[in-house]
Amino acid sequence: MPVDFNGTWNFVRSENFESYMLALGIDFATRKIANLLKPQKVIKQEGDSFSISTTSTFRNYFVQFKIGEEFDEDNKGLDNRKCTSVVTWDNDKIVCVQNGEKRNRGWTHWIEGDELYLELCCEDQISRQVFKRG
Ligand code: 1AG
Repeated sequence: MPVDFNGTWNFVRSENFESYMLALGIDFATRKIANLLKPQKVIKQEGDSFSISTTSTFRNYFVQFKIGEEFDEDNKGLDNRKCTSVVTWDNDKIVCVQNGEKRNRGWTHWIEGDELYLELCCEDQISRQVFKRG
């Protein structure tokens, strides 16, 4: 059975998010607010087609992609830098490479039990977020 990311996922905890935002050049005030958020993710998956909507009381972010197909990402409301992104399978993980101005930028999602993990990378920083099925 292939992994099924479909569902509503509620924020539980994060690690090193401040350093990840610093690596992206996010300003002080925005970081202070962003650090307090408990975002919710709604993931829709149909085969290799995904949409991921991340919502919070401050900003929302929506991305959709098909595994293996490059797409233009604008990171609107985040750092607003444009990337050429592509998501691939690594066993049961989905791995996004975000090619652009920032070195080593991307993220990985995977599921462990009823938890969704998100690892965010930028330059030398890795932040991890954990969500629980709603
Ligand atoms: C995301 O990407 C994007 C949403 O999950 C949050 C993750 C990282 C935030 C990125 C940069 C920080 C920039 C600005 C901080 C301001 C607001 C934070 C808003 C958080 C809620 C939207 C992975 C996703 C796949 O595409 O799950």
